[in-house]
Formats: sequence, C-alpha cells, structure tokens
Amino acid sequence: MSLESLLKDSKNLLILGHQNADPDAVCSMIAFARLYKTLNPNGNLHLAADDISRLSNQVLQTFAPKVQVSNTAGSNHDLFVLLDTNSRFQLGPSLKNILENPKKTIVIDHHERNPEINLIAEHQILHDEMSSTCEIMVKLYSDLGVQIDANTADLLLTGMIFDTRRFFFAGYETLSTAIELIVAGANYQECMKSLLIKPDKSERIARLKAAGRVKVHTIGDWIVAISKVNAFEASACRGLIELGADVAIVGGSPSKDVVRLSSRSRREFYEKTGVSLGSDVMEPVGQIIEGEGGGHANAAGANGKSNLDKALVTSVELIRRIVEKTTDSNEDSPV
Ligand SMILES: [Mn+2]
Repeated sequence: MSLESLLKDSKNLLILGHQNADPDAVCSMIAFARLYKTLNPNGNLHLAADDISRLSNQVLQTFAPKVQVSNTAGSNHDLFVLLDTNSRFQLGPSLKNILENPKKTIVIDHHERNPEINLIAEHQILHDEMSSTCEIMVKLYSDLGVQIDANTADLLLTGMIFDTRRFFFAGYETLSTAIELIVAGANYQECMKSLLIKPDKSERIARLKAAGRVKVHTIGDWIVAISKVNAFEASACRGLIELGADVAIVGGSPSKDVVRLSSRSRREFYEKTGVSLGSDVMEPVGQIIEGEGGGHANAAGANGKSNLDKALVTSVELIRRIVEKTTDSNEDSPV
C-alpha cells in the first residue's frame, strides 16, 4: 500500500520520535503531521516522544510554539509512524511497548538498518545515504506533490543543519535540498540561531574549573589533559578537547564514597594509536576505583568508590604504555 493511501485511510495517526528527541526528530515529526493533515484534513493525530532535548525545546519555541509533543501515546490509533529511529528500544521506557502491528506501522529513518525492522514495520522508508530524517521529509513532500510552506521549511532546514553538524557532513544532494528549503521560504540565519544554546551556568562553571585545574601530559605527539571537577565531567572533557587536548580525562568525587571518571578523545587519536578509552583505560581503571568502567573507543567512563588520584595517574600510564609500544613497533618496521 502506498504512503498516500495509508495516510488517507488513517483516522487517528500516532507520530513517534526517539527518546530525548533531537531537532531532526522533532522537526520531521511536525513536518510529517502537516503532510498528513494536507492529505487527510479530517484525520486526528498525536505527536509523542519519551522526552525531548533542551535544544529541541528551543527550536519549538522559535518556530512552532503551539505544537505539543506528549510523552504518552493516547489511544485508538490506527496507524503508527516512527521517525528518526528504527528500533523499539530507542522509543524509550514510556513508549517502547506501544507498537502493535507491523501492518499498521511505518518507519521513516536515515540510521543504520535495525536487523529486526521487519518485526516492527511492514512499511519502511529507509535512506541511510541521507543526512537526516528531515531531508527524507523533503523528498516525501515532493513525491506526494505537496508544497512545503515557509514555516515547515524552517523546521526542516533546522533539523538538517543539526544532523549534519552545520553541513560538516553534507554533499551535493544535501546542500541542494537545503537550497530548495531556502527557496521555499526558510530563513537560514533564523534556523542557525535557533540551534545556538548556552549551557547552564553550573555546567559552564564546571568546564572552567576543569580548565583551571588541568594537568597536561605529552605522550609522543599527543596531548593528554587530566583534571578534576565534581560535576559535568563529560562536558568538561569536551571542553578540554575543544581547547586543544587529544585526550581528556576528568574525574570527580561529588560525595563520600563516590568516584566518577569520564574520558573523551579525538577520533584521530584512536585511529593512529589504537588506544580505546573504553577497553584499554576505563575498564582497568574501574577496578582501581572499586567499581566498573567501560564505553566506546573515543568516549568512556567509570564509576566507583575511591582512589581518584591513583586512577587518574594510572589512566595516563596505561595510555603511555600503549602509545609507546605502537610508536616503537612503527619505528622497527621497514617502510
Ligand atoms: Mn536524525
């Protein structure tokens, strides 16, 4: 069945975005709601996401202050649309059990395909070559012959700017679509502005404190920054990376018997040294702080009870050992 007839036949549509819905999710949800109302003016619809991000709230305030995104699903829906996600789990705790019937479910997404997608939805509009769900939305409007109004163009362009990191990840197709939206009436400057957000005061103070207390270690050509702060450790790590570190490790002890560590590295650091912050650093350091650690190659953390200083020193030593080993073996090998 075509998307057009599915939408025309539905009397009560539920439009879902992923948890902590980002601007791409929220903006594509609104655009889809408007597409539905154009094709089916008498239809009812409900927008739901487990929660929406602070930045998405700001975008809504700017372009669609009257739109309500609920954290509950409502009832009696005869059609479900999942936007910007293709997994049940991503819907979050309050909505993950809401999907009933794959025949009544549509997934529209640009993320890597979920192997279980056929169990969720019979109707799939998947474009992993596209920058964002908002970009897919532009294509759907054009396929269905519906014009994009200026306000919807603002929303869609904002979602695209967000998901492409201000067009860092963009090519010919994405840029042409952005131009198409500007021609439809989107105000590029307003879209950019809606995405500028100042972190909370407490978060900015934590980042500045972390910068003030930083200890800098150089390992080969790499700069490893270590610091201590008792709140927003992950944000402090990102701050230190922005200042110039290749690796940042920030630890804190916000209360007695609580030790937390957060770490971040540049992608290039992992690619060239092979040091994975999750398995090579935070996992072993988790034991030192009498807790557990892990995570990804470029972003990892650990939670425990004690030995914060020892953990920070050990983190640097673990990194040094691997980096020096890889450098040695590179020097040994004939070019
Ligand atoms: Mn997205």
